[in-house]
Amino acid sequence: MPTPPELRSALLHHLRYSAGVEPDRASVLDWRVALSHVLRDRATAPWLEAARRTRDEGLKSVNYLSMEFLPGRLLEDAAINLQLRDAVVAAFDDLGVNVADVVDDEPDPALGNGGLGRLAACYLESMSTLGCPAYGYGLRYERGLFRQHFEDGRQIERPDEWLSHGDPFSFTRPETAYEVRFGGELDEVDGREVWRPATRIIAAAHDTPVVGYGGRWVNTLRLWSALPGGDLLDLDRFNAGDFMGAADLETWARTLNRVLYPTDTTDLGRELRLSQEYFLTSASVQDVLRRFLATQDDLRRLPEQAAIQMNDTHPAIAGPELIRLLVDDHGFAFDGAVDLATQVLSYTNHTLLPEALEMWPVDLMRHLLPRHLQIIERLDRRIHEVHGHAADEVHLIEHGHVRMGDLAFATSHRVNGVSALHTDLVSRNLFPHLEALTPGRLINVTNGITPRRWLKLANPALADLVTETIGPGWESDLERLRDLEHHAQDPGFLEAFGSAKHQAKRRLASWLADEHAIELPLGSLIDVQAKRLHEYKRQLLNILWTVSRWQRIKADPEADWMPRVKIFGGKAAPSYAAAKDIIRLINDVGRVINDDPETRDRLRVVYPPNYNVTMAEKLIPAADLSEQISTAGMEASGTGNMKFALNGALTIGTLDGANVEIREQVGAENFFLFGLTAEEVTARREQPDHARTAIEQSQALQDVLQAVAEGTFSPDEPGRYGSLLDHLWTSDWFLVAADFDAYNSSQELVDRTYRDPQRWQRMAVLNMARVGCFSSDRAIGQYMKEIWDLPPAQ
Ligand code: GPQ
Repeated sequence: MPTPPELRSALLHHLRYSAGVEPDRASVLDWRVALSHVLRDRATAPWLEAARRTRDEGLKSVNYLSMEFLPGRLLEDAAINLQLRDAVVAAFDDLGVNVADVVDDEPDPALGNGGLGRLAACYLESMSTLGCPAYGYGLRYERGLFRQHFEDGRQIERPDEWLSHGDPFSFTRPETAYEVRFGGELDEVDGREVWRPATRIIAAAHDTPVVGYGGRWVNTLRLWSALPGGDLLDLDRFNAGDFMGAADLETWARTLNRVLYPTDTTDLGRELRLSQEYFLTSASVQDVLRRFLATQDDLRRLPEQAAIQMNDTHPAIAGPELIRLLVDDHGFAFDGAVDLATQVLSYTNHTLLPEALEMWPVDLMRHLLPRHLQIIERLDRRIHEVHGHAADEVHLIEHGHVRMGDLAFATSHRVNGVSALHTDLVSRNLFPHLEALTPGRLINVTNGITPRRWLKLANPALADLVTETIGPGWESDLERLRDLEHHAQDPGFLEAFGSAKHQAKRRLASWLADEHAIELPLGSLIDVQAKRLHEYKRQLLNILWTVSRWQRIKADPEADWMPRVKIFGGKAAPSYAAAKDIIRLINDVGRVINDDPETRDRLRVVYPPNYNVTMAEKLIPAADLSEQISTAGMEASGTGNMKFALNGALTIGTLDGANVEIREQVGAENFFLFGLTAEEVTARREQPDHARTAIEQSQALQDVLQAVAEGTFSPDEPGRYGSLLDHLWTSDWFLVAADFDAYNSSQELVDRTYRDPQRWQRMAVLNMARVGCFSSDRAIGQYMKEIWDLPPAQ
C-alpha cells in the first residue's frame, strides 16, 4: 500500500510526464490527468494478473453485452476500491491542491439512459469484487446522454461532450479490432451460404479497468468505436474533387458510435439503432471467440470457458451472430451451432412495456443483415420441427417483424426477470408459450446495487457511522448491516444516525446553493423522486399532490404543517412530449409555490437540471422520503428504491417491481404503502370511464385540476396543460386519478410519523439494516450459480 508521500511523488511524476506541466502551472485538469494515471497504474498490476490467471488457469469468463453503461465518475470509486482514498486526500493536502476540485472536474460518462445502464455498471463492479472474470462490452459513444437545461421551465437538450478533455483512465487498443459487416447479398456456393457484405467497418477497443473492492481483482469495460480512415475514405472520389462525398462511408462509420439514443423503454424503429446494436454485438462476439481460440482449438468447449449475457434485447442479435460465425467460419452444422450458442447465451428482460419490446421490420433486417435474417427464419422453422403443435403460438417472426424478445429467449439457456413480481408477469404475459416449451429456463434474479458507490462513496458520514457501530467488512458483506438492528433502540445511535442524515442534507444544500443558486431549507422533510421522466413512473401524481398540499396550506395557514421540500430529478426523452409537459408543469408549479410568501416556509419544489449518477450521489443520502410510486405492474424492478433505503430513507410506494421485496424485507410497518395492485390496475382499466369516476370522487383532485386548468401555474398561457388534463379526464392509463386519494392519505401518515424524530429514525435504521440482500454482490452470486455456471470464488 503506498504511503501519502509515495502517492505525492507519483502525482508529481505524472503531472510532469503525462500532463506535461510543472506544479506551479498546473490546472485542475492537469491534476486530474495526473491522478487518473496514478490510479490506473495502481489498477494495472492486479488487472494484468487477473487476465493472466484467467488464461493460465482456464477460468470461465462472463461477457456482459450492454448498449448502456452508466459507471459514474471513475476516480473516487477506483481510489476507494484500491483502498487509497485517504492516502490520495492526504497527498493532495500536502501538495496544497483541493482534492474536491479534482474529483469534481471529472465528467460523468453518460453512456446510458437510466436503470438498465446503471445496473450494468453495478454488476461489473460486483463481478470484480467477487473475483468473477468478466468483460463488460459496450459502445464508446462520442456523445453521451444529452445535458438537460431548463428554459422557461422547458427541457432543453444540449450535447454531452464528455470526451473533450480526453479519457485518461482508459487504454486505447487499436490492435484489438474486428471487421463488422453490413448489407450486401447472399450467394450459395457448394451448398453453403456465402455473405457478400456491402460495407465493412472496423471496431476498435477502448479498455477501462473496473477495480473490485479491496483491489484484488480487476475486470475490463471494453467499449468499441469505429476506426476511421483506411478503406473508408474513397480516394478515387477524393482525387476527382468530391472531397465531402469521398468521406460518406467514414461519416457513416463514425455515426455508429456518435450518439447514445436518448430513449429509455420506448420504441426505437431506426436503422441506425439496429446498426449500432449489431456493431456492438458482432465485435464483442468475435472478441469472445478470439480469446477462446488463443488458448484452445475445440470450439465445442466454448461453454466451459465463456458465458454471454444479453442485457435486454438490444444485443439479441448475438444468437444469430454466434451461429453464423460457427457455421460460416468454423464449419459447424446448423443444429450443433444452435445448441452450442444456446449453452453460451442468456438473456435478462428489463421491461414488459410493449413499446420497448424490440421488433425489427423483416425488410430492414434483410437489407442490413441478410445472413442473420436467414438464420432467424431457420431457427423459427427448427422450433416448430422440434416441438410440433406445442409451438403453434411461438413466432420469432410475425406481421413482418422479427420479435427480438422471443429470439433472445429461444437462443438462451436461461432467461431472467429482474424482480419477483416482474418475473411472474414475464412468465404469464410475455413468454407463456416459449416458457411452456422449455420449463425452468425462466428464473428470477432480483436486481441489486453496489454498496461501495451507493453508501461508502456517496454517504461518507453514514458509512463511517456504520463502520464505527458494527465494524468494517459490511462493504463486501452487506447482510452484516443486520447488526444495526441491535442499535435501533439506542438513543445515542439514533442521534448519530440523524446527524449523519443532517450532514448529507448540508452537503446537498451547499451544492444546490453553489451550482444552482437554490436554497434548501434544512429543517424540512426532504422528499425525493429522482429517475427518468416517464408517465408510468408518475411524477405527475407527485406534482399534483404537491399542488394539493399547497392549496390546503393556503386554506388553513395557521395549522401546524410539517415543512416539506419536494425534490425532483430526471430527464425526458427529447421526443416524449407528454413527459416534457410534466417537466414543465413541475417547474411552473415550483415557480409559483416557491414565490408564495404564505407557504414558502412550509413547502418548496426543487428541480435541479441534468440528473445523472453524480447528482444521485448527492440527492439520495439527503433524502428522508423516497418516492417509488409507479403504476403497479409497470416498473420492472427499480434500483433507486434500493439506494434510498440503504441510505436511511423511508419509502412511499406502490406494490411494484422490487418495492414488493423491499417492503417484505424491511417490514410492512416501516414502509408507506398505497395504491392499486397490479391485478387491480388491470381490472380498473377495463372499467368504462374509470378516470372521470375517480376524479369525481376526489374533491382534492378536482381542486388541483381546476387550478391547473385555470392557468394558476401558467398565467401567460392558461391552456398550456390542456392536453395533459384531457388525458387525465378521459383515459388516464397510468391511473393517477385512481391512486390520488390513497397517495394523499399515505403522505399524511408520512407527516405524522416524521413528527416523532426518534420513531422515524428507528424506522429508517431498520430499513437500512434489512436491505443488505439488495447488494449487487448477492445478485451477481446468483447469476454465477444459476445462469453462468461459475464457481462462487476463483
Ligand atoms: N430499464 Cl427495457 C431501463 O432503464 N431501460 C430500458 O430500456 C429498459 C428497462 C430499467 C427498468 O425500467 C427498471 O425497472 C429496472 O430496474 C432497470 O431497467 C434495471 O433492471
